[in-house]
Amino acid sequence: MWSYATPLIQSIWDEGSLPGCQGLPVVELRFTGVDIMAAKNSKILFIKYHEAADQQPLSKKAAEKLGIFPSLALAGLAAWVRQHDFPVELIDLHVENLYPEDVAERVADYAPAVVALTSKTLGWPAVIEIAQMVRETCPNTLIVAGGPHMTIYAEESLTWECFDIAVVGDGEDTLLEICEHVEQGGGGWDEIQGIVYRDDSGEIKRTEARPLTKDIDKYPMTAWDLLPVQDYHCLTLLQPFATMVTTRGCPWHCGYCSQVYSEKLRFRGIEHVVDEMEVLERQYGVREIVFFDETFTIGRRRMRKFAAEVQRRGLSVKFNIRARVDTIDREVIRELKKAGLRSIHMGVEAGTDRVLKIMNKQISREQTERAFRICREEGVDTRGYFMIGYYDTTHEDVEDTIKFAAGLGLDWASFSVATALPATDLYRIANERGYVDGDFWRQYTIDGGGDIPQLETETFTAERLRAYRTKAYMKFYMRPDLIRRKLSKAEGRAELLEMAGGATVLSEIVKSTLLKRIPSVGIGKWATV
Ligand code: B12
Ligand code: SF4
Repeated sequence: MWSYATPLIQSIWDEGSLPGCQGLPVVELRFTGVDIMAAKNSKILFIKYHEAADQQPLSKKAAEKLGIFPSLALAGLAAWVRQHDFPVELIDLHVENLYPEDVAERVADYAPAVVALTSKTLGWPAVIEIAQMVRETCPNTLIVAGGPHMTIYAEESLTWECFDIAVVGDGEDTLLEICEHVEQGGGGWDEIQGIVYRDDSGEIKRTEARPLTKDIDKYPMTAWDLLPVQDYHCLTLLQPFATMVTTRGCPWHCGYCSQVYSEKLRFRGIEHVVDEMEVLERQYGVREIVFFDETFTIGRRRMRKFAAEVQRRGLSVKFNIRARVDTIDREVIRELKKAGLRSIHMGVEAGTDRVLKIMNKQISREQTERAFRICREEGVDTRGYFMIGYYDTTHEDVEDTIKFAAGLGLDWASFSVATALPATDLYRIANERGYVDGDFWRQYTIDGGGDIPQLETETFTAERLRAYRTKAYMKFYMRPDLIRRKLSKAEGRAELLEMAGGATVLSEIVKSTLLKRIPSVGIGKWATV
């Protein structure tokens, strides 16, 4: 917990040393975009489902304005098994705006030996629909799924007969072993670590856990050639854009965070990271990279090395990062800005230290003000994420948060109503106090969907929280100083379109409050919550 995390982070920060990174070989660019001759017979098909970029109860159209992103999980796994000579293909249903029935023929024609799916809790019903389509179309194909939801509820997921194997945690080595077994004729699943499978008698079995791979640099870069890079879009990004992660794991334990992986941090080498940026810029014309790391800014020395390497190679691609306010350092931000940092996203969550403590966020209001001030002064756009409706908070706390958000000088803000996701302290407490019915998410997994539990506490009704969220958005975005600033920054058509798009999303949020739209996911509803 914090007693573990604080000294670890403090030492990384002070010393600039990176426990996960030391001694790792710097690997050369392994994937060149050149088609690799596949020597094996088993074809592996990766299918990505539709997903909302945010958890607002928005219409599908408005949610898509917020962004459609590639799946790093699937395209990374595809690169890895392809490197081991398996023929691979990837279909992104979301960006192609297709549904399972639209691709059944394509899947049947390809006749994959393995179909690989990824799962997040809120997208679970869509994963079932894809798996069912594959089962009907290609009854002999092995259907394997991984990702956070499978990792949390592997056994429950396998109650759906359309899945054969659930992969728990990191997927590369496990998937490769599964593919090798398939290539050898299948079976022998009990020899593979980190899976839950159904044996011949129909019994669901779990194998021993797979130890974490320390050297994540051994995995190749995302198979960008399998993705329609030009088609992904997001309201606030320069097009075309790409996404990357440079770390795995997080040592903090925020109470609301569905952090299912290790608390041990693992880092990709800087050379490896910048190699990928270079390929993205030079081969794909990418203009902005979204670094989806939970905390990109860990380790001053690492950050300085990153910024220097990007500049040394003369890259002009811009990038944006996510960070914690307690890792913001003026010198590092200045260097990152020189290297192309366009915007920084940080979780603020609440306007008072009391609420931050309840959330176990381990930051203070003062650190937040300081971090955003530094970014603003260094010319980096800022975005803050706020949460309302946490347990043991009051109406005054919500008002304070709304006021705090409007006063921080941010360029963008995002307000969510607290949702008790699985594998969180918030969910455990919501259960104990009866805010959520039983183990809702377990049942949701078995049922294939349900109305997402609204955290109704003694203080707030769900309706009141939605009204607060609308108020927060209105108060934040309707400020004359912000509108003036945005207009003065809007240098061209793209920025004006971005503002128009933002206004549409805002009006959707207002509309959803008036219509009392309840977020719900289920089969046939497709993950737009
Ligand atoms: C990028 C991202 C997004 C992007 C998704 C882009 C995309 N198309 O992939 C966007 C912005 C759309 C998004 C949205 C949401 N997200 Co999100 N997101 C992330 C983030 C930051 C990175 C994901 C990533 O690409 N990681 C890198 C890849 C390589 O790792 P990975 O996905 O875990 O995959 C590895 C293993 O899981 C496994 N694996 C995964 N899939 C498969 C499949 C097979 C076959 C195998 C064998 C293995 C395997 O192998 C991979 C390599 O080792 C994670 C946090 C994190 N660090 O993972 C949160 C995270 C996944 N998101 C989360 C949440 C809560 C959400 C939202 C609900 C947020 C919101 N408030 O609206 C929505 C839900 C959207 C939906 N309807 O599904 C949670 C999920 C928790 C859960 N129980 O599902 C996470 C874990 C954050 C957190 N700690 O709470 N998100
Ligand atoms: S919110 Fe961010 S810092 Fe907190 S536990 Fe989750 S990933 Fe880590």
